[in-house]
Amino acid sequence: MRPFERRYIPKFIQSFVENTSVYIIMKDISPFTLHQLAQIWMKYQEVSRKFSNLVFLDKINSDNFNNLLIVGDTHGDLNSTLRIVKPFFDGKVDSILFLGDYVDRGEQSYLNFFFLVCLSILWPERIILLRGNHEDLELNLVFGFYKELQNYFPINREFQAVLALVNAIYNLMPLVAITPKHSVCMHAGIPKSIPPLQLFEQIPKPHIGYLKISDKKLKKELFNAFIQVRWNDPIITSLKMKDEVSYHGHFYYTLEEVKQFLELNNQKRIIKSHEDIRGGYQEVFSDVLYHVFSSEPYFGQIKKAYTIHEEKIGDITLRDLDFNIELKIKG
Ligand SMILES: [Mn+2]
Repeated sequence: MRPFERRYIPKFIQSFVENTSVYIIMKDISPFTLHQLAQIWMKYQEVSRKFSNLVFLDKINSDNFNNLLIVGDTHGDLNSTLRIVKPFFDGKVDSILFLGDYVDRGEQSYLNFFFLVCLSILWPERIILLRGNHEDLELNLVFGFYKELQNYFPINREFQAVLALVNAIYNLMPLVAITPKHSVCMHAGIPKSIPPLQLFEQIPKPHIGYLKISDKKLKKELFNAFIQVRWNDPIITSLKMKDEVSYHGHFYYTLEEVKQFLELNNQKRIIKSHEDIRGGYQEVFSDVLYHVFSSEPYFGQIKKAYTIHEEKIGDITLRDLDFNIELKIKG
């Protein structure tokens, strides 16, 4: 793969890579040119060819993911993101997996999104970005990213070009990642059908390719998995709730169903983000389902935000955004 030429990397990212002080780079933040965005898109296409929608991290690289930071929603908050990636530049973690929702709600979706996409291009075997439910133009129209892009690109022709490019990147982001410690990481959770992991591998890339599948049953199954892995929420109940529709029209899953999914796929736990959990972290189902949220501002409030640190040996740890240990999680 040809190296990503320096002139295509926006100045604020270059400054950050050279000196990871959040406060120093703020003066250098400038929008990307259309030409830079086109180069980023071309390079992202090249990088994303390396993996399907189901990423076994240790197959990408057998060493890098043994010291891994797992990050929940950052929702347009570049400040949270810059703090989160600092331990990577300081050599304290070797890799980072982001669980989606880079845009909307926060005020810097545009910079947050392309900053992360650039990092995943610069370090394709260390920085992986999954697709969340907000990596979707229809949601962006309502929750802020669309409007922000319009401000950056007031000329309609350019705005349409950037929208197409953003959408094309969304369509190549993988959906599920498996860590060396057998954590299944995804944005929201398990689809109602409780599928084998291989089903995610069958979802086309770019995702829009599902439209071309002629087998109607398979097409529906793959589409449902594509939507629900980014939308479904866990529910704490002893009842079977899998047919219960949640408030946004998707499904809830129970402890029983999580156990069934993990057993079927021979994995140990699920790590997910998506919901606005007060306090930024919750062990939803003891030992098997962990929720992490990584953006401090949310709906106009500042709240605690966390990341999860997995190392090959020892317990998994919950970290705050400055990489301080908050809690040991049995690993
Ligand atoms: Mn979400």
